[in-house]
Amino acid sequence: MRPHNFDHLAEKLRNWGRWGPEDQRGTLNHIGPEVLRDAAAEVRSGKLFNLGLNFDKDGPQPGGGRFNPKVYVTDLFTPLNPAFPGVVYSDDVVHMPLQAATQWDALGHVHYDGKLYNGCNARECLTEKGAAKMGIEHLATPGIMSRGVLIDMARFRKVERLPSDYAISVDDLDAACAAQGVTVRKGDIVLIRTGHIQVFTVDQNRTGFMGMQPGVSHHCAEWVHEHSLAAVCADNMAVEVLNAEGLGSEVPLAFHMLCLRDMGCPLGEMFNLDALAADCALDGRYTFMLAAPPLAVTRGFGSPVNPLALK
Ligand code: UVW
Repeated sequence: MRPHNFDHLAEKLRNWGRWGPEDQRGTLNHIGPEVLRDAAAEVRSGKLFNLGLNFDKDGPQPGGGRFNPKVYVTDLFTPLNPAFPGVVYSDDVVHMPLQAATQWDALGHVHYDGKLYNGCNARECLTEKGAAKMGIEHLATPGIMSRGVLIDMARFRKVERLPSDYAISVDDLDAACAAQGVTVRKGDIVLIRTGHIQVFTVDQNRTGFMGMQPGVSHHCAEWVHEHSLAAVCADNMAVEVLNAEGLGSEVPLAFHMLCLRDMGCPLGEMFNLDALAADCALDGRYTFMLAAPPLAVTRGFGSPVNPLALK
């Protein structure tokens, strides 16, 4: 039985119909030309940060349904033309889950009560062939770019990593923004740093990285809604706090459900924010231009991404 207060919150945050009955881009609609011009105006030092993990066999997956990318070389030193044997090419193939490492969740990635974002009937929209509606390709055109705002919760709490049971609250988000001197605004993409990615990048503990983890509490969905954010990303696996049972609250993946299904707000996971955060702490600027285009995988439930922050 789902708690009544979850249903009440979900109803309050629901954006269904807000951008028309056919909309499949959700809160990315908050990003218009003005937001993009303001995003470009954030570029000052010219410093570029890659926020993606590498895609290879040494990735963060401990095994199971989601595995690390397997790359096969299919051509090596293959001549382009037998008349020119010294002029060659090399090709390869990758076999990987779209959720293997740094990724976007499509709006169709999770749902409850048989309905996806915008009231789409899950039985009609989701099939073995993928997402006939709410697939990642709808987030890929024209792409995901906006002003990025880093909220460095770990540094704000003066720790390398938040404790694994730490549920970031709305008050935490407001206090960290105030301490950093930033005000989030319509169309922003907020990147939340918990430090948890170091369980993989430093400790090489893949099971620990995928297990219990700090992240936002599902109440933060209301904050996302109130500030008209376009998307939310984090350096953990799930954006939201996960306890040992993989639950963010009494409702499994409650923040996912409220964001993807009710609000239509895409989530970005496993963003490596450490280098960017160090630079933000140095110059005191926590805003930048963020380019994080998903691959237009037709009917995909997600996409790998190599996000770039330009300061
Ligand atoms: C699930 O674990 C279902 O989702 P995600 O990878 O988006 O956290």
